[in-house]
Amino acid sequence: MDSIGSSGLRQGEEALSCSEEGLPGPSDSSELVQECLQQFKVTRAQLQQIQASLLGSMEQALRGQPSPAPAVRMLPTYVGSTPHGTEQGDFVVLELGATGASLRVLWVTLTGIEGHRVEPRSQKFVIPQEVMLGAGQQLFDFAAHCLSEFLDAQPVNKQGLQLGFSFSFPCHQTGLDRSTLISWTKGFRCSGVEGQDVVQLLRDAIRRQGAYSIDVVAVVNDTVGTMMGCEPGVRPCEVGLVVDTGTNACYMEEARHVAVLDEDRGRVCVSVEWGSFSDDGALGPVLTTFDHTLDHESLNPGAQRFEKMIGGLYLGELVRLVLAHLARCGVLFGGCTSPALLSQGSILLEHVAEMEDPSTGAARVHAILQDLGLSPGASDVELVQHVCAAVCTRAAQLCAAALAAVLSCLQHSREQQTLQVAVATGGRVCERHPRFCSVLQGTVMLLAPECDVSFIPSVDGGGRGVAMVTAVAARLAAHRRLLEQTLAPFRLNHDQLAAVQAQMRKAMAKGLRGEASSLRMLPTFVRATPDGSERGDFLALDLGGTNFRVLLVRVTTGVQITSEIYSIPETVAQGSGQQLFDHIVDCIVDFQQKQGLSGQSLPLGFTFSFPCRQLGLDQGILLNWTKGFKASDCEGQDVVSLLREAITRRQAVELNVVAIVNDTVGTMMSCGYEDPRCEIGLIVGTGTNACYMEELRNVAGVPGDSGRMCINMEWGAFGDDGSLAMLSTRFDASVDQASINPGKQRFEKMISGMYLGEIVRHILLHLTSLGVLFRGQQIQRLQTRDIFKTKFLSEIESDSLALRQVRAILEDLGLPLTSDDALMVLEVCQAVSQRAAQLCGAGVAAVVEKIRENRGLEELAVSVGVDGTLYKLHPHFSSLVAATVRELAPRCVVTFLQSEDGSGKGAALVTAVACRLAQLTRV
Ligand code: 0WK
Ligand code: BGC
Ligand code: BGC
Repeated sequence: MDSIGSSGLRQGEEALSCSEEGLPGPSDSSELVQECLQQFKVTRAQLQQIQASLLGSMEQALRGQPSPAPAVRMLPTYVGSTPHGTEQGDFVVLELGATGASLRVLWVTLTGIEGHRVEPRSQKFVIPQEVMLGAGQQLFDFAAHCLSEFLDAQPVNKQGLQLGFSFSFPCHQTGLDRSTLISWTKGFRCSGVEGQDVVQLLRDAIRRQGAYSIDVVAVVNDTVGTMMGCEPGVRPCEVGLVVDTGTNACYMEEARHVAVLDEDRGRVCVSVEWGSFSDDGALGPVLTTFDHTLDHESLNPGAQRFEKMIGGLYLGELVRLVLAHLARCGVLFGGCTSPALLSQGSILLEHVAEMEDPSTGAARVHAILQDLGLSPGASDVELVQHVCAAVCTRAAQLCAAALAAVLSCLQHSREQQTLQVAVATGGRVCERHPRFCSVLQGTVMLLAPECDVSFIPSVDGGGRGVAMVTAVAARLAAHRRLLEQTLAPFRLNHDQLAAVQAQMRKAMAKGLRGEASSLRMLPTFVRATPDGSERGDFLALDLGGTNFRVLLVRVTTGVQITSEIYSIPETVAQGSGQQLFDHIVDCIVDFQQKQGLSGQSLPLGFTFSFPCRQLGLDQGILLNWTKGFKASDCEGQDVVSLLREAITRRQAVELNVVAIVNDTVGTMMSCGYEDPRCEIGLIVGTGTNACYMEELRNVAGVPGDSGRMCINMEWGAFGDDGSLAMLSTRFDASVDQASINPGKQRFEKMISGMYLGEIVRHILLHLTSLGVLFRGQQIQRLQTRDIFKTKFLSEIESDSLALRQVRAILEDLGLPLTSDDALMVLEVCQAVSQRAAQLCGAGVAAVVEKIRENRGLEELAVSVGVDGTLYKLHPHFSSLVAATVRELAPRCVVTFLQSEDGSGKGAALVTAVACRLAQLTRV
């Protein structure tokens, strides 16, 4: 028996008690009866006011307006679409709370074939009162026990069962399988559950039970199960209505209208939780003394006032209170009452439904009242039926006003003049009460005439609907597992990063000793960082990054820079060397003309961001191209000579090429000009690399043991000897194989801007082939190389970007995606960029530790000059690099200085130092 209050005496145990004073006269009694039944009459105006007030509260709650606290909760349910009908599989469904003091377990088979239904198998279990009011753990253990009892009887495999949990109480959902109970309603009041994740409580209980391994993949409100279970007819059901012990509705709202969700497309199912609607202005006038009495004696006084006027748990009690009142007034049962009539909960929903039955009602009234220890007269029977009708009609009308509010809300959010919608209805009041649905439908048509509503009774109380949601959740969970499996190799732990650091240290030592190593550790002939005494005007070239720049650098007490960006077309970067250097000289000449420098032969510093074995400050043999460059006849050549030959080919141009520097060196020098502790240069842009000031004694092949020299590590090639194979993924291999230098620059291809977008693209293709993304449809655009620019990672991962903006970026790319897809693409980008930043951090940690040990210091404070689009523009890259360095080199205090003027300034400063030193040797 569903209890509404703390006491629940059984009926007919003690004798009748009849009122002593005389019975009222016939006119008084009918007046008394009218006055009593009149209370349950609700006018159209009152219904419209309730509809309007509820609509106001709904829209206020959707906007997330905190105060005044909205009367209804409007809880998003993470169900984003009505069933596709493709859902398939076997699912266990546990229903708790929909039908009061009972729970139901179902075995539902979804065939995924339209119209082909397999009848679910189910079993109902009565929940003992003490369990409904006891400790939460007891309730969930009871549920787990019922589950295994049910499964014991089913010829099913005991492993890998997937369960959908229909939990019919107000909950804050944070995922399809995460839901926190806000407050109990109806006859439940278990301790230790409110504020808890009910899915976790069920999982713990199932684990304690230990009989089955069941994966709870989804939790849904019973209204959602009802809506999702509705047979797809002319139009899918987009509203779910339940009137059972309690009442509530859900509907498909435009996601952009639900403020708490960061969504702007698609729809999401919202559970209205209208049971808590209590707007004194609208409800006050229709609340009767009986409603107040019922609420006062209920388990949750003051709460769920609207539900207590509609829900099946309360209808019987309202009838009982009215009958007891009329009996005490002497207009019913001859003024006699019985202990059973006076005991709370003695008249149930079933009784009311039976007593109202147009054909058998009168006989049932007799039987039921006799069971309550009363001996009704004929007029009593009729009056009792009037009371039932009054209570239930009001309930149906109020429910209709609420439903009309939901329909109006739908109409508003769809900006439609007229609305065609199907409403799935469920619950014993709807199913069993003879007139409830007809009054409901009639009143809805009255209150929402512009809505063409079809009512679809739920066939199995929502069990199938819960299984549908579970199927979707299972699919999403499976997708999430596949996503995690795919991204797991990108999640590097401390030991793996420390191993990279150690590997790099080994390779650095070998490279410095001139032994075979993937780190060439190239001497740059830069022996000191600027000391501020440099002076003069210098030309600088900056080739190898995103842009080719020609700069005029004026060094006085400060540095003034004038520069021009020129493009290097792919045809030139991958054409002949002569063509490339002629193009460079063309740009210089153009720059000189624009700056009025024509004919002047300023000392020139050449930032050439490719691996060069330098034989001197102005001699650099290109070892191999990287980063999309492949100009012929350059590798193995001294690029300064190639430049000078191009200058010569272009008569009438005089240029004094003084120095060739790597962009890492230029960046170190440029930042060193401001901060003398800057002894490391780091580039994370199109490519990646680092240089640092090494003790000359450690540099084989360069004479001298004292002092330092800047070493260009060319760490982009780290791992080309296979030492990074343990970290390389299939996606890295795909990117490498498709590159113009397969097998080369493996470290760079895991870190730098030229490749991260491609790694992401390959992962997205893989996830699409697994059916995880884009519903498994291979998207033509995604097959296109370099279509997913690395700058998208920086944009997509920006914290200020809502998921909807992520989706907008991807849609501009021609990727039709759902919000789940957008979320997954975001996670792929995060995993790829995080690995890149951590690997870069491990590299820097190796360098700073090398310097610290070189100098035998306990602690080292050093600065790193950094440049490169990826490092500068990515929202988290720099902080992840710094965090990894702190973790792997805790004895080094490392300051990262973002270079403002690029390495062109550094090249000019190197040139200035060279000129100053040359000056000194000349005097
Ligand atoms: C700007 C420097 C240039 C370097 C570039 C790297 O001035 O020398 O090559 O940064 O970043 P990217 O342009 O490749 O993103
Ligand atoms: C609960 C709702 C539920 C409704 C119908 C109400 O008491 O708060 O979550 O949908 O009953 O079962
Ligand atoms: C080149 C380095 C350069 C780095 C950053 C790499 O591809 O080999 O010389 O420093 O890119 O631009």
